[in-house]
Amino acid sequence: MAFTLGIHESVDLIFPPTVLRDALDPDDGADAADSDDGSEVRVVGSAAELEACDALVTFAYEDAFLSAGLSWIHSIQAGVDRFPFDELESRGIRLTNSTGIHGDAIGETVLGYMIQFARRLHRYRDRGRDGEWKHPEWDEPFTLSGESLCVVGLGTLGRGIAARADACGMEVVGVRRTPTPVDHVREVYTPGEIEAAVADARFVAVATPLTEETRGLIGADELAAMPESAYLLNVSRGGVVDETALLAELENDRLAGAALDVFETEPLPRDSPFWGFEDVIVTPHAAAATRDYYRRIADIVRENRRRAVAGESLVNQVI
Ligand code: NDP
Ligand code: 7N6
Repeated sequence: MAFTLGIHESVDLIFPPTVLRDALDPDDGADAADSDDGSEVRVVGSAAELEACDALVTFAYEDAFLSAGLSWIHSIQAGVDRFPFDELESRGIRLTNSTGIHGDAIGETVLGYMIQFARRLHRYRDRGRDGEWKHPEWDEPFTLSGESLCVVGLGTLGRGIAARADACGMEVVGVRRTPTPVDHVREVYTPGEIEAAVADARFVAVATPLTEETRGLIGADELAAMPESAYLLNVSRGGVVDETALLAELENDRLAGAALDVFETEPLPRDSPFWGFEDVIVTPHAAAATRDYYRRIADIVRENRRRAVAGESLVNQVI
């Protein structure tokens, strides 16, 4: 069966669309046997180009996707909070996401945040810009070994973080909906127990999806339950952490600092107060970025294209 897969131009924010197109080209490699049936992969943008596709791989969501006659949309992100689930469902459009591919990259980024704060590397980098040679206070630097981490959300991201923290000798606890054991995590709490879970934490890493249940999950009460020596690390979505409450904690020195990859408004506005703290690290929603990103997307999409053509159920299906 001829199958036209569109790659939406919006993926360009993460990798060039043509790189993914070439990786998925049915005339190449594993799919070569299907290449004489007219199947194709195209980079698309306009409404007319969308309408010529059976399925679409995309970063952005646009309302035009709903009326284009697509049977399946793949999000190159794990987070699909921007997609209108009800409208997709009512039109019979299946939605798949990219969970399962980010554990290594996010695990390394979060480990990097923790090492920067513990070893004060961010401070030396900042001061070095002015040629300032200055030792830290004697009691500022610490090592990760023996420190505690609470990981809120123990899926692909959370497990990638927990494994690396455990390897550094940290005490790891975590929070998920299902309180069954997770490798590298000493104790698993439920969402109703977050305040107890963070009470002894030096670091709290937030790694849940943004849903109706998780919006504001880390609010004033949860932040107040953290020790004053704690750092908040958010790699989930801006809406999971109450930004107003977090700012108040930072301004009042009720937290040691934060590393933030995601925000309610992205790009983070130039006048955001989050830019101004010495112990806040801002990364531009790039904690998962790697030059191999497109390969992992291609693996999921290739398998689902095969399934779609064969009339089978899709992997990573959300709707
Ligand atoms: P997974 O589905 O693998 O894991 C989600 C985890 O969150 C699960 O452990 C789940 O619990 C837990 N969870 C869900 N709801 C709650 C809740 N109410 N309270 C506590 N825990 C909850 O997703 P991923 O790890 O792949 O991705 C998670 C999110 O991270 C994405 O949806 C996306 O928004 C964001 N993300 C950000 C990236 C970045 O670049 N910064 C990169 C990739 C993802 P249970 O195990 O019980 O189901
Ligand atoms: C790509 C970010 C996700 O939800 O936001 C992330 O998967 C992807 C660098």
